[in-house]
Amino acid sequence: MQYNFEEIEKKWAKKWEIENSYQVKSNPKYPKFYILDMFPYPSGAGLHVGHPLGYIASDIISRYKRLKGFNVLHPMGFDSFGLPAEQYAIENNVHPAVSTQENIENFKIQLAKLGFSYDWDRQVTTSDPNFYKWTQWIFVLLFQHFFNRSEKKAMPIEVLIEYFKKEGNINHLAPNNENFVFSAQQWNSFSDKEKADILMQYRLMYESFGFCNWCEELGTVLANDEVENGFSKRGNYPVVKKKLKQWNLRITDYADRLLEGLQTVDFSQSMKDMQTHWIGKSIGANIQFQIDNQNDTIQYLSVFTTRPDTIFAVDFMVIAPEHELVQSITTLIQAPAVSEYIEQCRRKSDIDRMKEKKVTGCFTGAYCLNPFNQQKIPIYISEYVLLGYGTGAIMAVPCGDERDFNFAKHFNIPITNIIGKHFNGQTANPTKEAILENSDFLNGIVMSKAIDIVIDKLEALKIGKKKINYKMRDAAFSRQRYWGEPIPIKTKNGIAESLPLESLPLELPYIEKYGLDKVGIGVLAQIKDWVEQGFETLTMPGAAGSSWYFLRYMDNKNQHHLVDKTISDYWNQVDLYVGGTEHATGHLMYSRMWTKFLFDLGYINFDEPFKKLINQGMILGESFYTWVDEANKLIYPNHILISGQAQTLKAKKIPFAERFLKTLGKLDIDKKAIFLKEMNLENYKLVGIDTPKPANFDDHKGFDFECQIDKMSKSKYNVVNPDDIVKQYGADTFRLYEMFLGPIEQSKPWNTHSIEGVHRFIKKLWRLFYDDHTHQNWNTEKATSQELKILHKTIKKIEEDIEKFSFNTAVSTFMICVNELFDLKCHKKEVLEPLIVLLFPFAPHICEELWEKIGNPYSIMNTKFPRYDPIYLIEQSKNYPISINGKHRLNLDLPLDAEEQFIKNVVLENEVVKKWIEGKSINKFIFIKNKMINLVIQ
Ligand code: ANZ
Repeated sequence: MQYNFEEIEKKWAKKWEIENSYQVKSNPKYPKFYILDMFPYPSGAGLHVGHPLGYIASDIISRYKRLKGFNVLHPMGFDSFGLPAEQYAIENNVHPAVSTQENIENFKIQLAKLGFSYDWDRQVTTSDPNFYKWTQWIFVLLFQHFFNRSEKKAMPIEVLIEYFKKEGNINHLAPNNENFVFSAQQWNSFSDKEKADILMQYRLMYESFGFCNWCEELGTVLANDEVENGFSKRGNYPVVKKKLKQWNLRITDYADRLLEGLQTVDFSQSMKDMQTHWIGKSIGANIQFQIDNQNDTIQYLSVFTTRPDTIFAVDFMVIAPEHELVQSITTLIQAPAVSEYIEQCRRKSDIDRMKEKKVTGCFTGAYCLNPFNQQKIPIYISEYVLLGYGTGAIMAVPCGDERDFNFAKHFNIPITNIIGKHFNGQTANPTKEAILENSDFLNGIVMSKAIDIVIDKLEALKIGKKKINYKMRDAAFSRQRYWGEPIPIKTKNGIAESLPLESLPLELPYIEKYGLDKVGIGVLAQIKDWVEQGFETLTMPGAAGSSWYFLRYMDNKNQHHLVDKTISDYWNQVDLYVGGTEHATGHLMYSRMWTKFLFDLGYINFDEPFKKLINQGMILGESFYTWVDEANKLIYPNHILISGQAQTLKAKKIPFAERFLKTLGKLDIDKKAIFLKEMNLENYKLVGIDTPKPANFDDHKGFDFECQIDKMSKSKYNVVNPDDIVKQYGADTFRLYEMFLGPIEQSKPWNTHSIEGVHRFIKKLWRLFYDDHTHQNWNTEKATSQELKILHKTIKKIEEDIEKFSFNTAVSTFMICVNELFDLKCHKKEVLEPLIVLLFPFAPHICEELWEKIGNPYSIMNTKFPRYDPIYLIEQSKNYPISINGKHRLNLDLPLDAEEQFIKNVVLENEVVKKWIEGKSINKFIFIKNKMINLVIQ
């Protein structure tokens, strides 16, 4: 009977579906295990072999935990609102509602072929009104709450209003506007609109008008985590700053708790570092420097510094070119140079400005005074100081800060040394350990200690204050796009009001055809009726639904609650979350914050969503590149370029389909022309594949293509479709092979050739049970101790490997085990049956089939994971080294549990030993159990 994977896999997929084998209910009688994959957005391109890597790993854990007696929640759903889904719909000229549905169905068909144990009854789809009703519900709650800084938690905005009525805002300054103070009396006299505007400065979801990352090509603003180097991460389109109305998530209020929470979760150190860095907490002080000017009004320049201890080494000040003081302090003489410099900077993004290595800047002509010794300090403007961080102004300390040092050198500003021999005059030294010199009342004090001394003094003199800054910004939480959750807000007389919770969901109106919004007010603004009702015309970003979806799986049909409390108490945190690292600063931050918020309000009893996180690596594909110019035309239209030459021409690389390249020569002329036209390369000829190399190319090495290992992606024409692999080898081979490729957390190239080896292993396993010709191979004979040893060694190793997510070594262990059993010709049910239970999480179909074939009347899922018994691994004998007078002479296999006298008898009876001791007397017989034997003779 041959291994027919096609038949077996079809049979079990169907059976599991009919029998609802993966359905799970919360049941306090059993311990729970909640394991979750980051849900995909249903892309039109379908799955490639990179996608299932994490899904297979989590499926193995799910099945293993179930065999271990856990009640396992292992759901799957779709992140179906948002940019990618909508971009796909637009590109394919379909309505996103239609393409999303089609893509979801296609995904599910593909996933079903891989034998995942998802409870599909719990599917969530973020674009489904039954789901987004609750996304809107949380949005409303965020709008209705503020973060009480003294209690460090979210509270209803009414609590804040009560404070304002009684004491004004002196104990509750607005997070981004700390200079704005009002009394109770003032509050009570404010108009409704004024009150609403003030409260907006506190709400956890708030409206603002300010500079946003605007991406015209995508027709929307983007959050900071969606932008990289001035381009959108998705699509790589230019992003510019534009002043727009915007909804924002006040995630900065949770910055400290997001940092603290990292101590309680099991994430990789690099993930924790990424998040810590993104939050970017710095402790320092804001210091006011009086501007030295002739007129009567006293002006101050406020700086943020993490090093107030260096105050006596401030040799100049630098303010951002856009700083509000620039105009008023610049002297007449310096004015033309200053405006020219400002113009230069305007064209650069913040990131480009920070990356700039060249020193640039301009003196304003103005000075300010050191608050402690009244020394005059020149004020410059320079691009290396950003308006959006701290106060947009710095006190420059060239002996301690590298950028300040380079600036001082460039502008010939004398450098004050306050750290003695620690400063060598050649480079800045940021030490905190030096003893201060030239520093007035700080002389003789170690820098690290001086920080607080200076802060205390500044506070006493009322010219400075301790200050904590964060690099993280509030997240832009609205988009100008159509395909997102409508924002449940109505504006009446200029005042935004949330919709009543009972009225949700506010359904997305159906628009058959719509254009991208180029102005920044949102696609929904194109619907007259919507606008007339005062509804918000912006929609939520893709990150909204994914910020809380893990809670909905627990109780996805609940009409009255987001999730029933007893149910969320049972399933609790996600025990294991599996997904890519690219979500470090977006999704993972938002979902951690939303969880903390819902915890503050008492809806759930845990404030970190994910107990443990595993980031699977990527499966990489081989992509081929050639070189084109700015207009996407090949530079030498008739030939493929050598990279070296192209680089010097500042060409860019474009990806090519390997498949096409390999088969292009075989394609008929029309198809070839279509392909090349699609690639905008009508004049293109494939050198070396279908044409002989031109003579003038001979002096160039390797001119065909550049081959590069890349992320698998449709845009790089390097995807391998799992459907093809499953068709050829079956899902079980595919699953084992993906795990066999290497450690789960590493990225690794896909290599279809070596899948054969894994397939051979599966067939060999089958042959332990069934012969190709004579049917049954397995028998019910009693296993020998050697066979049981192989089995138990395998049980131990597989259990250890699964527990530490080392799936590749587990697959090797299975291979070794099957080989060893083969060598022993062991076909015994007593050994084979536990073996297939071990393998079941990895290769479920074949194991379920064999389990049935050897006579089990119920599913393998309902059995228990085999128990490792150490007794089988205990060695029965020891190969003792035997020495005579300290010299090693021979080795002997002796029983481990034997008495010394028995050992002595056997050793002295041995022919070799006898020869050595012939005619001599034995002075001593030294026996160290399980180690060695030595005879001392004379
Ligand atoms: C004096 C000083 C002396 C500084 C010294 C550093 C070293 P982090 O840790 O990143 O918060 N800074 C402040 N605001 C800035 C802005 N808007 N643009 C560019 N740089 C800015 O860094 C805080 C330090 O970065 C501050 O401390 C300030 O320089 C600079 F030996 O002040 B320091």
